[in-house]
Amino acid sequence: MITWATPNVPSLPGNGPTVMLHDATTGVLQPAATGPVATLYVCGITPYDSTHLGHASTYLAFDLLRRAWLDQGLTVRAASNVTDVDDPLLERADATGVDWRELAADQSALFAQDMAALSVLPPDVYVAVSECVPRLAEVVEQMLAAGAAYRVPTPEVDGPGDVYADLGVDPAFGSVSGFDEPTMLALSAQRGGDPQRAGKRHPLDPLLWRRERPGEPAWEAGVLGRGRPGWHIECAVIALDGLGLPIDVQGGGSDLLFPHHEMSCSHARVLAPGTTPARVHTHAGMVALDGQKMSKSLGNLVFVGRLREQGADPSAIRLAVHAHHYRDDWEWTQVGLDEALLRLDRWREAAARPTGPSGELLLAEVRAALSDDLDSPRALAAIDAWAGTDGDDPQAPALVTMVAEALLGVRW
Ligand code: 5CA
Ligand code: ZN
Repeated sequence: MITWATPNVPSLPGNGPTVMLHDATTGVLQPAATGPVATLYVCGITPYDSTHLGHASTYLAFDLLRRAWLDQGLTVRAASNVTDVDDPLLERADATGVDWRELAADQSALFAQDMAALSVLPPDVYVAVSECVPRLAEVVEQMLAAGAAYRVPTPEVDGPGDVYADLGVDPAFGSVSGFDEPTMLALSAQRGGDPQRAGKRHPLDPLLWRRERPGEPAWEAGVLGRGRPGWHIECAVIALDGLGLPIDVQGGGSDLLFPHHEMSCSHARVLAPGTTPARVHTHAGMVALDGQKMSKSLGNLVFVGRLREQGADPSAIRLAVHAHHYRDDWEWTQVGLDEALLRLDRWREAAARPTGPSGELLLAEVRAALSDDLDSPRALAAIDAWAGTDGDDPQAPALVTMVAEALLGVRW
């Protein structure tokens, strides 16, 4: 996939401390990376509608992590997928009479423009499902041969049936979320699973390969029969091939913890036995509008592109998002954006002064806040305090602009 331009990330004096992140599996702070190379997999979009503030907030959260890692002096490798072959996209294409490829290409291009405008660092590995179906089919075949997957008859289609993963072969299944079975069953039904599907060994077993149905895209796939891959396997394989396992951090919004990350980790454990696929799992909270999670299916959306057309400064959009801790659920409001703009104006005025309070101290405070589970509200409060106080450090205004650009993606 084509990504977008890399924003300027000024390099700051010295290095930041080790970034600690809240791990959803253990419930405690863990070092986000342990080696000189840090790897991050962030689940990408399903491109059937423009980027809304919920998506943006999730990608901005992991952008903070990448910036803090770079500041720590690490080499960062980041990967993302694009789910351009999946039911909601195909349904939207059908409903609007647009070819699914065209819909996916248009929306992916808009997403790239929004990410570039928000100064989000582009992934190093960026793969759409439509670009790797033969590889996904190969893996599904491998899982079938190893007895980690099985066929479920599809009376409406000739030839072999659909293929499901047998979660019974993975003793560690459930360890990512720690949820009990009733919770898993409820979430599976809500979030793309098919616990009611007849013929499965266990209601939670996820789809790996779906045989072609009339009107659906399909690829030739040898013994699997023409069809398309299920959802979770794409992220397991793109992370495995693109970054190698274990990755340091698996990220996405909190709606992906179960079933998506539980399932993709289970697939990765089957494909790379003996590994823990991700050292740390961390999730961004959900952004709501009018009291409900902003979601394409509900249609209660504020689009990044629309805000930009209306003249919103992308740096103010970033500050409206970073005013909330990334793991919290929060509500998008126009008031929040207005406040972010006022904050940005105060920062810009303060940075235009000939002198200010110590820039070195401010840098240390911002670094300390971000390394503590990406505490952006604390980082913003530190810059507010700097901007609201007089000082005699002539280097400070220039350093503070670099700090905000390097660590928070704010442009001046
Ligand atoms: N393609 C899959 C992941 S493999 C997917 O979930 N796509 S998505 O387009 O539905 O969502 C893209 C990212 O935005 C996911 O990480 C998801 O958790 C996050 N997201 C979706 N809605 C919200 C929201 N309201 N608030 C915060 N993050 C959200
Ligand atoms: Zn994913």
